[in-house]
Amino acid sequence: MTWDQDALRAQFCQALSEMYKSEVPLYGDLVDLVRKADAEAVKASQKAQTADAVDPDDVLPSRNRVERHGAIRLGTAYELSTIRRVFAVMGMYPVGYYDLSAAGFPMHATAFRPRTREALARHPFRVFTTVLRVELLTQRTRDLARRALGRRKIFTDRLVALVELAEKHGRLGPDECREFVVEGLETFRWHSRATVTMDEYRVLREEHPLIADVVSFPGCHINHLTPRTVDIDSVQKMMRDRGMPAKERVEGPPRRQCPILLRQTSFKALEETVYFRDAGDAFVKGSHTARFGEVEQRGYALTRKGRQLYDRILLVVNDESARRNANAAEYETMLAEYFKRFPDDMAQLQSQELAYFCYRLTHQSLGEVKDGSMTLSQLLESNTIEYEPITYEDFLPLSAGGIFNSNLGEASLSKQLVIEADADLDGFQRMLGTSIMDEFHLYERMQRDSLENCREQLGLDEIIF
Ligand code: OOG
Ligand code: NI
Repeated sequence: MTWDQDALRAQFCQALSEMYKSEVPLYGDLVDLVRKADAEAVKASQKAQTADAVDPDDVLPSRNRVERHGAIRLGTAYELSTIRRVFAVMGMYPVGYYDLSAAGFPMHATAFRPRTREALARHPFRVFTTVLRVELLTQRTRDLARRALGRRKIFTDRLVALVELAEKHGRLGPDECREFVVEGLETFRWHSRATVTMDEYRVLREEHPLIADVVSFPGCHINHLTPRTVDIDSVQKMMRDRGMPAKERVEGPPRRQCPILLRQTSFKALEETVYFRDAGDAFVKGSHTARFGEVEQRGYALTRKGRQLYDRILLVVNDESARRNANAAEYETMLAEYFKRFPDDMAQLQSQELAYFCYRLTHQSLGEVKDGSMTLSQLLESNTIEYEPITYEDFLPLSAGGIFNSNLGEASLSKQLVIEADADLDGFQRMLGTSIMDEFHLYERMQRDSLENCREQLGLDEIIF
C-alpha cells in the first residue's frame, strides 16, 4: 500500500467521530439531524426533476458527508509544537491566526487543516487549536496553571515515536498508520479525573472557565466535533423542535442566495460529572461544563475587501442591537436589513472582487487557441471562461466568540486585562515552532492557479484580471 496522507486523515477523523459519538451521544443525534436536513434540502432543490427519494450522498460532493471540524485547547509551547507535528503527519498545517483576547479569552489560536484544493476535496478535516496565554493570567492562577500543565503528558510515548518516524522517513507504513490513529485518539479523549483539587479548580474557574478547562485535566479532550450541513436553518429548527438545548439563533451572516463565509449554531455545553483530588489523594465528585455540539454551513471565501465589508456590517448590527437590547428575532431582522448592502449575486461578487473564484474553460471553448492577451471580462462575456466560488475553509472568531460565550456564561476577574491585550502572532509562532500561513494568500493562490490553467489551455500570453 502506498503512503496516503489524505487517507490517514480521513481514517483519523472517522475514528475520532466514533469516539466522540460514544462520549457525547447528542453529537450522534446531531449528525443524524444533519443527514435528514440535507436530504430534505436536496429533495426540495430537485423536486422539479424527479419524484423519487433522493440520497444526498448521490448529490452532494462526497466531502460534505464526512466533513468535520473539531476544537482543542492547549496549555504549553511543548503541547502546541507537538500537536503541530502530529497534524503534519496527516497533512494538516497551521492556517490563520485568531486573537481571542478581544472577546475576553486569555487565548489565541490557529486552525490545522489541509491547504490544497485536492487535499481539501479528499478530506477537509480541520481542528481549531487554541493555546493559553499564561502571561495574561493573574500571578496565582499562572502559578497554578504552570504547575498542573508541567505535570501532564497529553501524548503517548508511542505517538511521539511514530511522529518522529514519519518525519524521518517522510511516510508511515500501513501498520504504523493504524497505530498512529489508535495512539493519536488518546490525546483527544475525555478524562473525568481532574489533575487538580476542587479548590484549585474553583480558583481557575473564577478567573475564566476556559482556564479551568485547559488546565485541570490530563488530556486536551476534543470539546466539539462539527458536521457540515447545506441547510443550517433547517437543522436549527429540528434541534429546537426536538428539545435539544440549542442556541437561540444561527451565528454569522444571514441566510442568502449566495452563502458567504460560515454560519454556525450549537447546543449548550453539557454538565458532566468529574472527580477532583482531595488532600488525601482520594477523588471527590464534582462537575465541569465544556463539551458541546455544533453544526456549520459553509459559503464562499471572501477577499480582504469582502471580509472588510462583512466585518463593517456586522459591527453596525452588533452595536445597534446592543443599544436597542434586541432579542433574537429583532437581531435577525436587523441582520437581514443591513446585509442588503452586501451583494447577493454571483456576478456582482465576482466583478466587485468580494469573493474568490476558480475559473475554468466552458465546454464550448475547449480546444480553442487564441493569441496575445485578453481581459478576464472579455473571456467571460464571450463565454470562453466560467467560474465557481471557492469554499471558505476557515473560522470566524467573532462567531466563535459567540459560541464560547453561550457555553460558558459569565466570568472573569482579569477580563479587563485580557481585553486590553494586543494580539501576539509572533509569540504564537514561537510557541508553535513555525510560521502560520495566511488564509487569504491560500485562496488567492487557488484563484490565480485556476486562471493560469485557463491561460495555458487557451494558449494566451496573458489574462488580464
Ligand atoms: C473553539 C471555538 C472555535 C468555531 O467553530 O468557531 C470553533 C473552542 O471552543 O475551543 O470551533
Ligand atoms: Ni467549532
